[in-house]
Amino acid sequence: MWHYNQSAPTYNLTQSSKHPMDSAKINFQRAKYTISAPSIKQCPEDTGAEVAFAGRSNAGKSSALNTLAQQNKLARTSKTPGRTQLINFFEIQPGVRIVDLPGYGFAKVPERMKREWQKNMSEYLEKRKSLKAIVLVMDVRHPLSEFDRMMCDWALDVDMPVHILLTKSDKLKRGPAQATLHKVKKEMAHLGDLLTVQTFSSLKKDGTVILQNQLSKWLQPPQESEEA
Ligand SMILES: Nc1nc2c(ncn2[C@@H]2O[C@H](COP(=O)(O)OP(=O)(O)OP(=O)(O)O)[C@@H](O)[C@H]2O)c(=O)[nH]1
Ligand SMILES: [Mg+2]
Repeated sequence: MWHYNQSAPTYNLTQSSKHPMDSAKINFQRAKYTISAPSIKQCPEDTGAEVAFAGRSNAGKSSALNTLAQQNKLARTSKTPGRTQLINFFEIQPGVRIVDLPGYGFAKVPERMKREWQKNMSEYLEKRKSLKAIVLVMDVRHPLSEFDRMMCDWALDVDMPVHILLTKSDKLKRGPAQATLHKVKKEMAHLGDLLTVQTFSSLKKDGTVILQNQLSKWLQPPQESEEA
């Protein structure tokens, strides 16, 4: 659902194709870092639309976000799991945001801190009205962890679309990567229309257009009319 007030933002959309059935595409290159919020209280105003990147620590969320935006240093990436510890917001255009969430399953922090993150993450996922969909990032070599499955169960429960990004596909040959894609689709088939799945590589930039198109569908405000 869209929550627009009087000062509804204007949208800069670039037409991806002349075909009338193709949706306009959002220009993710315009993404700018806005704020890192420790909890829901510090998040930007809850209006417009946003899509959040979730997934296990070190799966490649921040890298995928940088690839999406075609910017190397937008979101901070690291070899050390647990790099992203806050809810990081990136604005693409007024009222349209992408969000880099802290990874789950990071073991090397005190239990009290872990509980605090979990509380903040759950609060964000449950209360954020402008959250339209989740990009669930998984290392293609280690898909569907217990946490990944929990996220999918939650998404089904609350009717939230999920786009599974099987990243680091450059680490596998095409055959095994495709086999994982089919396996994940099959195992998560109960999500029905809420689910989309793709392979992706931040290193090779493979799958960038598919990701951009999927996010554009969710982040665009509804079009008033289709005429040119
Ligand atoms: N080969 C390869 N390496 C990748 C890819 N994506 C990410 N990496 C590497 O994986 C490591 C973790 O990437 P990040 O993007 O920081 O992972 P993250 O999910 O944001 O991690 P947290 O912030 O700790 O939750 C880094 O060393 C990246 O360079 C990819 O597509 N291919
Ligand atoms: Mg990160």
